[in-house]
Amino acid sequence: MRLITCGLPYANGKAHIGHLRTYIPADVYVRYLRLMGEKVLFICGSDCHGTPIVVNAEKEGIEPRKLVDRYHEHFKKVFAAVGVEFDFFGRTDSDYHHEMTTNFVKRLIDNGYVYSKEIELAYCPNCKRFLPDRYVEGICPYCGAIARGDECDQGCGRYLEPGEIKEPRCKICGTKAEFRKQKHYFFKLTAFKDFLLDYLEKLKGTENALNYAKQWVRQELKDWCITRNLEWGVKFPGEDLVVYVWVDAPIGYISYTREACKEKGCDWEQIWIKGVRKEGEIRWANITHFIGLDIVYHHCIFWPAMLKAADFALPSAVVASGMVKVEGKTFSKSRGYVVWVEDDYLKAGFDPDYLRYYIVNYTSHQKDLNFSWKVFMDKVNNELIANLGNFIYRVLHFAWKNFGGDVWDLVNSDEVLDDQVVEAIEKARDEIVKALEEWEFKVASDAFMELASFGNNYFQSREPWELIKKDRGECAKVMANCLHLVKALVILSYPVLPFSMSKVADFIGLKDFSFDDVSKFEKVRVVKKPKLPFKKVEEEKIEEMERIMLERIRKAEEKEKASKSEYVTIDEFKKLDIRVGRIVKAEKIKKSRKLIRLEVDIGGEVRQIVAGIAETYEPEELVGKLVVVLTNMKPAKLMGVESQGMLLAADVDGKAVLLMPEREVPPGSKVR
Ligand code: B3M
Ligand code: ZN
Repeated sequence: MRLITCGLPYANGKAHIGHLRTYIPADVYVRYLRLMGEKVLFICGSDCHGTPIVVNAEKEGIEPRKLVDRYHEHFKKVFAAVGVEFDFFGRTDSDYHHEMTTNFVKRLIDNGYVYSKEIELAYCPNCKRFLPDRYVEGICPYCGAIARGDECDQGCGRYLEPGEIKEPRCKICGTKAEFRKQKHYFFKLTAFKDFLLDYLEKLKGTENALNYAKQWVRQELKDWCITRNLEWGVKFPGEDLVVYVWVDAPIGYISYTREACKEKGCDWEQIWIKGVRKEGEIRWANITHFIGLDIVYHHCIFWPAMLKAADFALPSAVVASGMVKVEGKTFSKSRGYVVWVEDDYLKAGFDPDYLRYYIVNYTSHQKDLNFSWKVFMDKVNNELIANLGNFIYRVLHFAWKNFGGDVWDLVNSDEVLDDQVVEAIEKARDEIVKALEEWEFKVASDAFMELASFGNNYFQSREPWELIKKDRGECAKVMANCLHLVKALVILSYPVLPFSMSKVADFIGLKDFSFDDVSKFEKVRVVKKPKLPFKKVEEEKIEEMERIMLERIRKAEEKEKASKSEYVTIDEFKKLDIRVGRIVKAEKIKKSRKLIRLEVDIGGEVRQIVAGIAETYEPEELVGKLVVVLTNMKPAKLMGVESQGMLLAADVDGKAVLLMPEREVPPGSKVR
């Protein structure tokens, strides 16, 4: 039994396209493996602990468990809706997980890899508590970016140890934090440097993950603080502390496997402890972790060291998906560059297969994926529909209409298949198998799309619509080949497009298929009146989606401005003393092209004001005019003449046009 896992989503917010970027390819992979006859267990679950959960619960004023309940159900629902079918989807706040974690930590302690030490930690004197991880914000000691307590999330991406962050502030009340001493527990990560170098050399997976990890291990490892001051989490044995969320979360892979095995009758110890083979210091397990690029450190450094320290077998591959962009900009929930799976995508009624295809086919699994609604429409309409959908429907429809779905009484069984059809199918299948070995899901999905193009060309060049008039038998032969191609396409594309291809399989009565059936000769018949496998994506709908996105980005910008106080408050505005004044005297300032010296009556007081308006006004025409004056402008000398205020004017191509009251008002009237 082979185990495939996906990074555990924090149960603290809704599912977005960033999540699916990892989960959909993993699901596609699992479906392919199963079609190829492998026995696979596919697990995931909610990550329920740590400050990501506690901080969000606190913001909402609810218990962490309540928050977790809500998002756990949400994720289950979304995964089902997009066809990501885990065998087990667990929770780390469950008893079975707490038990597994406690035992694991005890093993680390018993094996001598845990020690205690007094450290200085950020403490908020106002909230009167220690500030673990996301409770604290400050400056990254490595790159100087603004960072949160456990991670330089906006800068260099480094993992930060408690106490490392500079200039810490409490994230809840904003108070400057103090440092206070407290005893915490550490895992001897440094003892595993050589082991990790060896392990990472042999570990399989995507280059992006492996390269980062090797570089980090070569540079420097630090022992790892594994306890936190929180109530919510798995208790550290014998202390009033919980284990750090990044200790208990990956143990979820094990506790979920055990639960899944209870249901499916497999042996979790075989998977996680006995493993499949030993090579020097490494006992290998047949386990592949699918993760996002941002959690490589945890999966390629902390996790293998923990497993080794507790005598478990080690995962054989780590597959990291590249990051996500939305409409060309870095994915960001707070800035509005996000696609929410349920609210944006599913509720708008889009087919889940379209998103699956987009995510898998847009680019290599390791590269950055850009989600754009326009590109989405193009890929669906011009690729899925115009190529794959077109071929399938043309063939099924033609066979149904002209042969009642059955061409076989006119065809001499298995000699009917054209060599080039057989070859094209085998080529596609082989390419897919090879691409999967390298987790190149784009290459795999391109292969079945190429086969669909081949099918379209074949159909087009044989002209069955002409043949049917002249030679029904020849036409039946062509259609036999086309139906054989449809069957191959259904099987080869099913892992990416399970919803639509199940429907097509139904039209041709195909059940329980596998990769062996791809090129096997069968008398394929259309057994039901076929329908279009895909529905076109309408331009208006896409424009609506873009509007929704733009609106969200605009709101986010507004919020950002408000928080950065780029807005002027009414109090700030009130500080400006703006009044109506009457110009009583005006004269040009010598040697200046622009400046005029004015005397302005601002209601019982005459001010000398220098204004840059000589290009637009002659001094004579100004006398007697009502103008608008900022009277509490800091006095300044212009060409040696002091100006005790400022006239307000519209800037028209660099020239000043004075603002004037719309009707006669007494000088000195306040502007508000
Ligand atoms: N809960 C999610 C993240 O950091 C985190 C993954 C845990 S995997 C063991 O993206
Ligand atoms: Zn940094």
